[in-house]
Amino acid sequence: MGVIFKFVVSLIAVNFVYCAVLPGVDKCNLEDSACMTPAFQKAFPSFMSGLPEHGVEVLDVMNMDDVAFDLSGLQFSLKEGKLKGLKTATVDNVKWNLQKKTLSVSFHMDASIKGHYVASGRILILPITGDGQMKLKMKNILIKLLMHYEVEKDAQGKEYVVPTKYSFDFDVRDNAHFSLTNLFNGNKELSDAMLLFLNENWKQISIEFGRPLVDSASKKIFKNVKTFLKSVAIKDIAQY
Ligand code: UQ8
Repeated sequence: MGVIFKFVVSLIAVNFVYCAVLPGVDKCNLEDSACMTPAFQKAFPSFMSGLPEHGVEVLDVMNMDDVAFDLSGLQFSLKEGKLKGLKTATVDNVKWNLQKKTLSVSFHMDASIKGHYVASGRILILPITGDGQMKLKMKNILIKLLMHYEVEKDAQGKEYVVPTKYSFDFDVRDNAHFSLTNLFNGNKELSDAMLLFLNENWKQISIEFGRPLVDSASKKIFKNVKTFLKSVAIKDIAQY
């Protein structure tokens, strides 16, 4: 009898502190960073793999929206982009501020982007033309995200987080490596020289031209975070 009673009590306790929405993920006090950081870490892979029951698309591998920009003399576009790596991210810190209604999350990961690129103009100092496949491999990208939100109640009085806007910083820390087909209409000497140049100057290139790619990916994630938080009340994912 005693054993069964203990079992039932522990079942109730487990149900209380674990999150049914994201199995195995602790329900933390929102401002408890020491609890939230590992909770986000646990949730990240399943979130990024997609949660169809909450309207969250598959984000790793992500089918990116088309990217096109004209920056510092470079005209560049990427179609059928695929971003890989988000589900392997390491969550470094999660900080919820109830007063300011902000959530900051920093995380890092290796990632890759593949797709069809078209480039013309000038990159840093060199003229470029190309139209082919791009493979970009990045090591240790650090992302610092700041999200603002409001809290809204539904007709039953249940409270939801409604993200309103976000901003981010990113830093490709350890390396970026380009492979590009069909540079300079396939001229091997010019292509090899350009690839060498890109791969030697990866840091400056990531600073100068990286943001539109990160913007595109972050928009898709943000859209899905909003959908997710519309589908689950705060008290279903945290102690609130
Ligand atoms: C010629 C030639 C080729 C020229 C090249 C030119 C060129 C293009 C150069 C670029 C070179 C280069 C090196 C570029 C770098 C590009 C990079 C760095 C790409 C990386 C892309 C990337 C990873 C983007 C992500 C960006 C980002 C800011 C993401 C954050 C988005 C948001 C809004 C996150 C919200 C946090 C989140 C996931 C919440 C969901 C959530 C979870 C998971 C949860 O567990 C939980 O409960 C515990 C919640 O509830 C409260 C949640 O909300």
